Formats: sequence, structure tokens, C-alpha cells
Amino acid sequence: PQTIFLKDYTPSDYLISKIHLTFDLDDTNTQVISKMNVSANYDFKSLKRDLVLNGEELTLNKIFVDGVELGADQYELIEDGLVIKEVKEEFILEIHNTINPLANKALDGLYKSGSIFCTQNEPEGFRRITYFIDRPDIMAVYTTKVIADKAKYPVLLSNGNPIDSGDLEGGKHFVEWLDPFVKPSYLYALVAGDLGLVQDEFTTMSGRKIDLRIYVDKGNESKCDHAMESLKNSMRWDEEVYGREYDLDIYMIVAVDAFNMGAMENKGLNIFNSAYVLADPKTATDSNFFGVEGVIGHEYFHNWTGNRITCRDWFQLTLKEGLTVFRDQEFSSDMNSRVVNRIANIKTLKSRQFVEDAGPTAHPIKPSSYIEINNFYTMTIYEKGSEVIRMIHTLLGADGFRKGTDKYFELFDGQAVTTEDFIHAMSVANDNYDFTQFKNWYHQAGTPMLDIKTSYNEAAKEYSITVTQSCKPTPGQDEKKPYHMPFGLGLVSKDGADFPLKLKEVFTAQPQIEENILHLTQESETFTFTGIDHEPVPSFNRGFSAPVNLKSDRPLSDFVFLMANDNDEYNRYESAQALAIELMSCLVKDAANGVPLKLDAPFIKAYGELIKDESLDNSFKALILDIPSEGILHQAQDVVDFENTFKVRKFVKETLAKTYEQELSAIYDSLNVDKEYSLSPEAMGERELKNLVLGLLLSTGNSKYDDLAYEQFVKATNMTDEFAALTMIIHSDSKYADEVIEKFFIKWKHETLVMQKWLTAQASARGEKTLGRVKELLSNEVYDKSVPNLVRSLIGTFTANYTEFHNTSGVGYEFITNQIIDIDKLNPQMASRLAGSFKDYKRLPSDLKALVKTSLERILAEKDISRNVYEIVSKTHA
Ligand code: B3K
Ligand code: ZN
Repeated sequence: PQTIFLKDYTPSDYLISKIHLTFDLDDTNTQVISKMNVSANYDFKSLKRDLVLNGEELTLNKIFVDGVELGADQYELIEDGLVIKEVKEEFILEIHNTINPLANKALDGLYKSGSIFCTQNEPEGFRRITYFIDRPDIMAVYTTKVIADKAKYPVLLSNGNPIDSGDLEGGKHFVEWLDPFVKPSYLYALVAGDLGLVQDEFTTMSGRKIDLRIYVDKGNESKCDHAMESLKNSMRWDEEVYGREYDLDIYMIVAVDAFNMGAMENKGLNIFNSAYVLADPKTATDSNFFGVEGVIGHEYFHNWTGNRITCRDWFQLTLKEGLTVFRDQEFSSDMNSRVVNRIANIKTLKSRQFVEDAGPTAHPIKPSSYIEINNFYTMTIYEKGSEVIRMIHTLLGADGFRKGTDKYFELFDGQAVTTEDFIHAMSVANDNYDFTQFKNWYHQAGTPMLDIKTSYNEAAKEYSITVTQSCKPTPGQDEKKPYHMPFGLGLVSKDGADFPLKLKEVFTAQPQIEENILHLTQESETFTFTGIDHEPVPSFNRGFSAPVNLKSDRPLSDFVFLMANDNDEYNRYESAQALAIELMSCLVKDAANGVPLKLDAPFIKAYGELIKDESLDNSFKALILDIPSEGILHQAQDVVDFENTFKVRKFVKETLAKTYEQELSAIYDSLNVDKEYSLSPEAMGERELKNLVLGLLLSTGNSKYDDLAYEQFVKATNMTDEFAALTMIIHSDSKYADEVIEKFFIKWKHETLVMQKWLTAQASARGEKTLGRVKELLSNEVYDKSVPNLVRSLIGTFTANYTEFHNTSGVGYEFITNQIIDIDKLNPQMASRLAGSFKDYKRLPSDLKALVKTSLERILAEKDISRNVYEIVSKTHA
């Protein structure tokens, strides 16, 4: 397979300014007619006269140029497209082709999800619908006429506004849509089905009424309230915070079950994975509700950051994704508890993006090459991309950032641009702020490490910190230049107050400190603060102002102090985590060396203080009491020790739970009261803490808590409590496990989103029988390997079940290898995500490494593996 390089980018020779599409829909034989206005992009004399169009999985029927049909010598079908020979400077190109939506299991282009026709065209799906210059810098006005059987497909949708409709012979009907805004092909969408509709209205800041529509499978209409509420909140928020008003008269969302990712921001016609639309208390957990709000917001915010201004090429993906994730995170923070949301976002970043940045597929947020662009919809492009935008926000301040986005919309509306253009707008709107060094974040991969040394000079009342930054080599990048980053700092006095920060000397033109944020720019630099009358406890990287790892010479007692006293709530959480990681990492070594495990007494005490602290918000308390995950602990290990990490985590939970059994039990009882269900942050916090506490109680091994969990399962009136109990009962291997698996199945087998949870709970259970169970579930009536959500729930979950996937017998690897090969034949994007689960290859103990090597080589030896899987597996193997 071929590698594509950013440095090879050149603008297209030809442009397409207008396109009219006609679809006559049929399961296996859909007729597509595309009529396009094509013109030279440059001085025609200098151009090659062959027009090259992309096209995949298409059957070509006819081609017309300015109304005249082309003969066989006037065009050529090539491997991935079509060449029209000897074209004119300007002409109308009409192409007739046929596609087979039912056979499309890659879920890219036009396909069927159950009985619904739908599309997914980002990044390169449009070429599976018709021949086109399928790249985001070709922006056109689209008109679509959809024709289909009226009884089977009463609802026919495309982008923009409906302009015509009517009945046709043979029981068919049509609707014609016009989207007045220019857009790239990846934002094109079409939907046809017999769908239920939920409607509402939003009045914009200029007083326009927008028709809001959510289309779902009939019967699911009652599950759309939260999505609709979230949509209206998003629209209002983007007006208030960014001054952005919605532009079309109608905004549609369609929910489908078979979808490769969360959702898609097609202009005026978002298509969503049903998991991010449908939610009611009986079937969705609190975290599902959060997910709906976040994804609805994300797709809505794309209308300005992504659609009105799009990417010039796919190397710029973070231009729209990093920025839009930042916007959706801020939206969620404004709708819910800011600190809880921030902690959740950082948890995702650390547990998933940091791992990516340290592994075989590490890449900068602006990559310089790819084999398959679908492999670059990553945690790095999205989540690290968002942290980079957040740093710009921190550097410029909220007002400066808003000036920057205003400038960005002013300069680039209606265009396909680059990350440089974005930075340019930010800079010119802020007195030409110098981002030269900051741009290293865009082209360097890897998570920077800050090594911090501190010293206190009592006589001079001065406190110094020396920060040395480094970043390990990543594939293709041996040397890294220092980053410019904002570094939140607090110097906490013994009574818990912050010392005012006053720098002794200022040595650069750029201010080095603003609002307790230091500007780090050098490989190593020392900051000295004056007027510090006793030795403070430093609180580093407050608010997680820079996405980095930290190492310092501070004693563990500092963490204990900060857990209780830091004025930065995020760092209270972070200190608890850091302390636990430190101690648990030592315990993992002890376990490996056969040393009996013993938990540090000051830690046990500090943890108890948190349990007893009634001033803490329940959600925050649940987060801070949740000890670091196995995945986080693995990051601190040179060679990953799956068994002992699992064992230590279990030991720590058990020790803490046994020590504080009474207090925990009291918390459970106080929260386990009959109350009317509510989605308020308080009510969600209560459920979260209650379920965390139940998990701790179960780890004591006392069978009375098995009964308690069972009681919660049986009595639960909402999915949060029901699913939490189900999972804990299965995971603690309680005597009720088989019974709850069966009961839950019988109760919910007709709700696919709930069955996804059921699969997840089983595939994440520890113990050797899990793999057998997972294999059995492959043939369960609710499982279907062509539906990505089901594959993620069963197979994807198993790959994150560390002890079973990495079982030393190799059976876990063998199973996943077979699944990757099998699923790749249907859905390469799904298969390549699964292939990512071998990312720890280089850090595995030698016996496991040998097994993974065999697996990787077996996949590479398969004939016809997709580019998607090839890229991930070959990079992992390299
Ligand atoms: N832009 C889409 C992602 C498309 C992924 C294609 N493999 C969803 C989003 O980020 O909003
Ligand atoms: Zn996005």
C-alpha cells in the first residue's frame, strides 16, 4: 500500500462548483446520476487535460460531456477511479452509475442499517457513491433528488432544504433537496426510511425559527427528549459563547444502529449512532446521558468549526476535530460540574491518548503521512488536539481566544483551510502573538515529560523550581524541540492558602507569568519566587494546563497534603491519583518478587479522610475514591505485568474497603433511598458514589454484600443502578452471576443498546471462563458482527480485559487475531480498531511478545488484508 505525504499536497487542477444528484434507491441496484459543473482551477494552458475522478465499488453505466455521450476511447477506468480524457476548460459532466448498498458492510458510502438507507462519507466515502474529485478542498453546492418506494421509504432526506416533492409511477415518490452552502463531499448525506419523527423548534439570536427534527426507528420516539434538549442547549451555547448562529432553516438528526463511530456532522443532516441519541432512564445510564449531550453538542458545533470552515486536506483533521472537541468539552463543563467534567476528559486523555503517544502508531496532531486516513481519527487528533486548543485558550485568555475565533470566521468562512490559518487568525487577533515555538505541538508526537526540582532558601525567603522538559523519541522522530506550554502553578502554604507568585527576575520578552501560569519554553529553566516565608508545598500543572507527564523530587507526604488542601480541585484529584500510582507501582514490583503486600499507612489514612469528608461533592468524591485503573498503572511499567497489576489493584481495594467497611456501608445506606428519578448533577453524583461504594464493599468478600448487590439489581428502577449491579455481580463472581445474566437478557433482549451493555459486562469479567463465554456469545441471537456497536461491546471489550486477552496461554491473542481477519473482510475500519489492541507489543514480557509476534505475522500473511489493518499491524510489528 502507498503512503500519502502532506508535503506532496497540491491544489486540484479542476474544480466542481455545482453538483446535482439523482438517486433511484434499491437494496442492491441503486441508480445514481450525477451532473457536475467542472472548470479549470488554474490557467488552463498549463494543466494536464485528463480529469481524474475517484471511484470505488461502482459500476459505471454512461458518461456525458455537455450532453454528448462519451465513446469508449474518451475515458478510462483505472484501479480506484475514472479518467476523462482531453477535457475542456469548463463543461458539464454527467455520470450514470450503479451501486449495491446492501452489500456494503464497510459502512462507508451509501449503505443499509437495518431497513434504513444512510450514508457515511467522511473522509472518503463519497467515491463509493459516484465518481468525484473526492477531497475536502473541492467545495460545491449540492442538489439531490431522492426517489424510492413510497410505502417502504416514506421519509427521504438530504442536506439543506426541501425544494420539491411528489408521487411517481410504480408506487414511488421523490423529494428534492438543495443545500445553498458550499461544502466538501464528505459532508454530503442521504437518508431514506420509514422513520419516527420527534420535532421541536429553536429561535435563534436574530429571531429566526429553526425546525429541529430527530428521526429514529418507530417506537423509539420517547427516547429523544435528552437529545433534543441537548441540541437546543448547544445552539444557545454557541450563540452565547462564540456568537455563532445556525444558518439553515432545518436541522435534522437521524439515529441508526449500524455506524462505525459516534456520529457524523453532515450539513443540516447529522447521522448518529443510535447510542448517542436514544436515552431514557430505564435503558440508558447516566454516562450514556452525558455521552448524548456531548456528541450532540460536538456535531452541532461542527456546523461552524468543520462545515462552514473545513479542512484543506486530511492532514489538517485536527483543525476541525481538536477545536470541536474543545468546544464540546467546554459546553459539557458549562452544562454540568466543570471539575468533574475536566477530570473525566483528562482521564480519557491519560488512559488512551498517552498510551497511543507512547506506542507504535504515535503521531503528531498534524501527521505528515498516512496509509489509510481512517486510521487517523485518533485520540491524538481529537483529545490531544483539544488540549492543544485549550493551551491556546489559556495563553490568550477567554477574551483573546474569542477574538481569535471571530477573526478565524471572518477570514476563512466558506473555505477549506489549514491549522496554520487557524493559528494565523489567533495571532493577528491578539497583537500578533508569537506562536512560533508553540507550533511544535502540531508536528511533534509523544507526551512531554517535565522533571521538576525544587529548593527553598529560608534566609532569602525564596523558593525555586527548575523544570526540565523532554520528550521520548516516537516513530520517525528521534529528536524533539522544547515546547512552549502554559504551566499552572500554586505554592501552597501550611494553612492551605496560596502564596502570591512573584518572580525574582524576568528574562524574556514574552511575559513569563500571568494569572499563576508560567510560560515554559526552555529545555531547562529555573523560576525563583520571592516573599515565600516558609517552605510551601508546590501544586504543579494546575488544571492540567499542559498535557504532560510529571516527575518531581517532592516527598509523598506532599501528595497527602494536596489531596486535602489544594485550592485547585483538579489537583486534589490528581494528587490522590499520583500518590496511589506511586504506591501501587511499588506493590506490583513486590508482588513480582514474592514480597508480601502491605499498603502504606498514611495513604490508608488519607483515603479515609476523603471517605469521611462530607464537604465533597458526591461525583467528585466518587472520582477521587476510584483508585487508578490497570491501564494507568501499566503506563508506569517498562515491561507490563498484567497479572500482578490486577492482583495489586484488587488487594488495595480490598484493604481500603475492609478498613472503612462501616463508613462505606453507611454511605451506601444513606444514598440508597427511594427517590424520584432525576438527571440533576446531584442525583447523578449520588448514584455514582453509591455504585462506587458498592464495588468497594463487594471487594471485602463478605457475602452479605453479594445479597445487597443482588437486591439493587432486582429493585433498580433505572439503568445506572441496574447495570452497575449487573456488572459488579458478574465481576465479583457472586453466586447470583448466572441468574442476573439470564434475567437481564430476558428483560432486555429486544433493546439492542441494552444488550450491548450485557455483552460488555460479560466480556470484561476476569477468569479463564470468560473467553469461552465470549465465544459462545458470538452465536447469540442478539449478536451481529456487521453492527460495530456489538463488535465493540463483545470483542473490543475483551481486548481491554487485560488478564484474559494477555493470557499467557495465547488463547486470547489467537481469538482476537481470528476476529480481526474475519471482520476485516466485512468492515476494515472496525478490524483496524481491533488491531490497535496489540499496541503494547514492544512492552510485553518475552513469552507474550513471541505470541503477539506470531499473531501480527499471521495477519500480515493474509492475502487481501485491508490497507486499514495493514497500516496498524505493520507499524506495530516494525
Ligand atoms: N467527523 C466524524 C468522524 C468521521 C470518522 C470517519 N472514520 C465524527 C466527528 O468527529 O464528529
Ligand atoms: Zn468531530
